[in-house]
Amino acid sequence: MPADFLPSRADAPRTLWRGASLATMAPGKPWGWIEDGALLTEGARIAWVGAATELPARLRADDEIELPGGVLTPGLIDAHTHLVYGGHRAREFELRLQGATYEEISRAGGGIRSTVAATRAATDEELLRSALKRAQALMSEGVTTLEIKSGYGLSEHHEARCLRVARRVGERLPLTVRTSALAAHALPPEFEGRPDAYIAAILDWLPRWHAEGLVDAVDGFCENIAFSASQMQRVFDAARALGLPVKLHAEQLSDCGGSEMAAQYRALSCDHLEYLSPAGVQALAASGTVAMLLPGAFYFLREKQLPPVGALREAGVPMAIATDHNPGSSPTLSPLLMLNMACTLFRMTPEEALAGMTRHAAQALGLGHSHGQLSTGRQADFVHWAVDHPNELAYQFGHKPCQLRVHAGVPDAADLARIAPAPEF
Ligand code: DI6
Ligand code: FE
Repeated sequence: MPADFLPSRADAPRTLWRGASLATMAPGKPWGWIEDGALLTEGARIAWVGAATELPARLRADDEIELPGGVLTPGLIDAHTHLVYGGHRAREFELRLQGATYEEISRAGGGIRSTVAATRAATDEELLRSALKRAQALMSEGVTTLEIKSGYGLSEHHEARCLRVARRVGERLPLTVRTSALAAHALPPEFEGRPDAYIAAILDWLPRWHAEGLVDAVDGFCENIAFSASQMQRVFDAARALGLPVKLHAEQLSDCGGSEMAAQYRALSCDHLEYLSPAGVQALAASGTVAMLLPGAFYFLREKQLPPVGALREAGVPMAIATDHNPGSSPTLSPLLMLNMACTLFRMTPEEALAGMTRHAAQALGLGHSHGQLSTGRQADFVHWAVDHPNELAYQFGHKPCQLRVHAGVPDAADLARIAPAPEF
């Protein structure tokens, strides 16, 4: 049992949820399964979870909600997104279909850089409006925690603007938002031919973003078309000096040794990993780093090289799954489709896929102690699904099984009215 994340508060309202089975995703038995379960929330925290037949007789609740069967799981955690940006890249999609590669488009100044131009040209309000819309689409499929990266501003001013928009998304919506500063995503035009000078600029900006409370983690794109492992190391040293955790886009298009370097910094996660070497697998296992697999980008870029799922599994590396929502390589807003693709494309099991968007995704955000499982003391983030078994979540695609989303103990009002209408008098 983890230590309680949220302490018990005698005055917090207590709601008892019953009538559904629970996939708690707590380690131990498959799915952390509890047939015909009950869950008590006390304010924002979970106060009790178990089988309905084992509910303590003295248990007091202010409110009781009877669910019409179905399954409760932890709220989905989309732990890798680039949600804040201007414009789109549908034209680039057409060019790729005609034969141009992602790398060729990037080297010709398109790709990420074209989104940087559109993002810089957009107002704060435009960026916020589009990011809110995208976040709401993710929420409609059960997302309760969302990581949002910067990375399309690439200057002190524009990166900070994107991080502020990300914070605002978390203030406006019933959603937990974690930010990652991804200034080391691509070389901005002002620094053409001077990547080391750009890295030096990031080292200068980072403490000010941190002082403004804009940064929960520091990320980078370690790749031939982006930054080298030694350049990323300078950024990670700066993050470490500020006490910030790191993560890395690594081995997506080639093996640049990024994962082995990031493991030395005890990175929260390494992400993509199609070209991860056996030594890289061992490095992640030794450092407790989460392998964040992104089937949307693999699919959309029509990659052939699969991430080494079998080796990661064997080495006991926790595997997470995310949408990687971004306009260039993964323009999806469907976390459920990613569960399906994790199974069909990467041969993960449906249970591994769901753990990848709950328990292991929480770990990838440094929230492993407080989120991602239904257990006492954790934040009361959960979803009610119209399914008989959680394996249906990865099996179906294009369905809308999310019936009700609860964030920090508070159900989405419209969902609740539909699923458990108040009795008429
Ligand atoms: N890898 C990716 O797949 C995204 N960023 C990254 O480092 C793509 C971002 C884009 O193409 O706009
Ligand atoms: Fe990404």
